[in-house]
Amino acid sequence: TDVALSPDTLDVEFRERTEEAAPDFPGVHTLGVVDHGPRPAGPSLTRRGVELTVPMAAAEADGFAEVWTTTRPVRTGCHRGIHYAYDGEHLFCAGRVPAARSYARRTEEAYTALLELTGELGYHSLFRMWNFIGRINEDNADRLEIYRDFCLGRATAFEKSRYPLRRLSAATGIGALGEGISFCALSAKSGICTPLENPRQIAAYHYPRRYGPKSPSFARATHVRHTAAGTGTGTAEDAPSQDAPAHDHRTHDRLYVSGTASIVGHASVHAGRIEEQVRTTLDNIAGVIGDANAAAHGLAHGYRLTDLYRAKVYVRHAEHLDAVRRLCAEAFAPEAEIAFLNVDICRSDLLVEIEGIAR
Ligand code: 3HB
Repeated sequence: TDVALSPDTLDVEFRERTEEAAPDFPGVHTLGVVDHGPRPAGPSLTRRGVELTVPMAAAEADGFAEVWTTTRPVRTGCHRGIHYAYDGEHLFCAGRVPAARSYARRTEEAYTALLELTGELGYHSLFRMWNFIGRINEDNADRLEIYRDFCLGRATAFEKSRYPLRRLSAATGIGALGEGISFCALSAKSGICTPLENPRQIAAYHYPRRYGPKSPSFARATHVRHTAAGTGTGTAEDAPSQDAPAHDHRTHDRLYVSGTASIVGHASVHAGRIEEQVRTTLDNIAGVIGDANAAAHGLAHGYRLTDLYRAKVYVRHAEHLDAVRRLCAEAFAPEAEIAFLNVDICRSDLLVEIEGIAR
């Protein structure tokens, strides 16, 4: 039937880096491309919406492109260095903080610009953020670890924007090759977003002071009931669609799971033991997406590890890649698309981190 063939409003897939993001369906448009390559580039505006190359692949051949598509036509723009693309319901935006002696101030400026943008365009519900941080476990010029330096700037931006901690979205903060910080984010206009915490872990935004001057600003997951089109007060400018039906009430649900690691309470566990870290990470994901936690957050149902249809797995040491691949293959559905990247993790004692999307 038409319904079975009709693609979801917002979708994501992994492609070869060299592949054009040619639409598979007529009426599928590209909102953004996160190109995982050897060197940083962008963000810039192209026919494919916003393109950001994050330095995450040791060689040209190792990378892949994460392509965000929408069934609605896309418009693009730039606000104080934040490049963005929007479809009347979803906003994808990206920015970069170049190499610096310290990052807090520039990170604060960049996140302030991002929050201004979501407010001005009316895409108020941030639901997913990614931060790709060069030299993440090394010190800045003031001997503050660069991850902590980044967290300080980000938290200050949310604080000054009076953003409630309980509305923070799922995120990833992960190591990247080279220097500087690249970031991107997705927000929704009328989709219903529910941030989730994990009963096995203390909220990251309440981590104690010992992990840095400001706690990391993110939730463990965001559940989104995506709507096909903005409802209510849309104008021609913010609903740029000619070929989407005027009253498209389709919805689809997604659960966006943050970068998750071997942390129980607030402490890293199983230092130096890769298999145990992978198992604890998978247990953490199962706990945050499962029925009991979903019900505790007012959702109709939960998910299992086999409901994750896209995942990215970050592995600190290349020699652990085989073991991690094997454990992930056992845990996830055979048809899940899983990308593996050899990069550093936000705490020096963590060996692996996993993020994903469940449906
Ligand atoms: C973050 O600081 O945004 C973050 C870091 C992680 C995992 C998830 C989010 O290691």
